[in-house]
Amino acid sequence: MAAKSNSNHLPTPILDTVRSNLLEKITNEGGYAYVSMNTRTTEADDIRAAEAGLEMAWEQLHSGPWHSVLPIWRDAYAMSCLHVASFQYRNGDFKEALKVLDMGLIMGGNLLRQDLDSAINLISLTKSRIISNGSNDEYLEERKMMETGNFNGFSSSSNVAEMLEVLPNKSLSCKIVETKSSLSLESFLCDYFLSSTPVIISDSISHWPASKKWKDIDYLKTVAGDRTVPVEVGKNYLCQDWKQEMITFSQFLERVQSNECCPPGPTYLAQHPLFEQIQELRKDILVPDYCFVGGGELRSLNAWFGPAGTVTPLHHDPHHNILAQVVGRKYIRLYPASISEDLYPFTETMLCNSSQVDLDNLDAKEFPKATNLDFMDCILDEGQMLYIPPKWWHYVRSLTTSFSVSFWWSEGNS
Ligand SMILES: O=C(O)CCC(=O)C(=O)O
Repeated sequence: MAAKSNSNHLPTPILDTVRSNLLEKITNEGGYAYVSMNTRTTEADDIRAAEAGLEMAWEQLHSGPWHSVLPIWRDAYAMSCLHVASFQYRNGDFKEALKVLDMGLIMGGNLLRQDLDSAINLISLTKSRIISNGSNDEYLEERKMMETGNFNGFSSSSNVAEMLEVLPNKSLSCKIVETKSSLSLESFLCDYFLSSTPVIISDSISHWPASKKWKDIDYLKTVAGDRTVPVEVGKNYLCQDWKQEMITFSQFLERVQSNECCPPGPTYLAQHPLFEQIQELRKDILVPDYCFVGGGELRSLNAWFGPAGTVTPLHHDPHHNILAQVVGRKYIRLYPASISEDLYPFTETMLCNSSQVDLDNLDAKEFPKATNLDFMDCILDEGQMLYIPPKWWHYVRSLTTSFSVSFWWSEGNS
């Protein structure tokens, strides 16, 4: 049974200010039907009109390739998410409201982000008050399940020899990435950053709340269980049957726990700006000081969370990267930027930072130059961070349930 919320509407201060301007712009783009539904939503307090508006905006987001979607339709979509969520909130349907607000955060424009965030905070707060007052059967039931069920957290124990069997050929036989404990910023700058050399920095995240909290499934379910997240399903993003899905964090955690690795492959919450979306989780991590070396700007923080067996195929990124291993462990192989041609990058623009070489199944006939290349590799253990210089090729395989955070930053101009 759902609980009715006390107040009627979700407050939307930004939307209230920009609404008429937004509708004018949408009209100028020919979105008459959308504007009419939107007006009916607010004037007649009509949930069907709100849902129809949401559907129309959704269609616009899917009318062509993502980069050609007009930004105004992303704002329209976020506006409709706020409208629909407001009705659901009034009806006490908090889960559905959170779902649609998350969709607004993930697919909508930036203009109404603050309203979406505040609405999520308000609903989460209302929900937790109801739970602690014991007046919402549905949430109580779920809570009980978490307390009594099979949610004992992640196991980090593992047999390294067994793990090696699943790694690409020649793993750990070439050059192992150096590990430094308590590396000073100056040494990081002089010995690794300036010379574009990967390094593992140990003992540097034990003070993060995440290093304890994220091992606790109850905690993750409580702070994020009802939130919707995009996940990848399949062997890896280069495979044909790979797909993306939107599921709740609770559903995702269940898949991680059951470790469904059978076809089409594991479910991976990969390269998602989870900490922009779920502020409670953002509080559990700190940006490492190393990311300010070089005087540039932090570009993005991404979550990489999944069961054992996720693979991010060989690719490179344009930024400096610190990959922090908060839970579990991963195997990582690195090739310098200078040997790019020997790794047969895809020629299509979308994939030109990915290699055609499948390290899990290297075809020596097709890719002869890739067979005897020197590389660096390592097993990145819980509590360690790996510095990956810009343009270095990297292949990553999780060896256990694993939750990592990547921090990408650019270099300053001077
Ligand atoms: O952890 C992974 O699976 C991939 C990480 C990665 O590619 C990155 O941080 O750039």
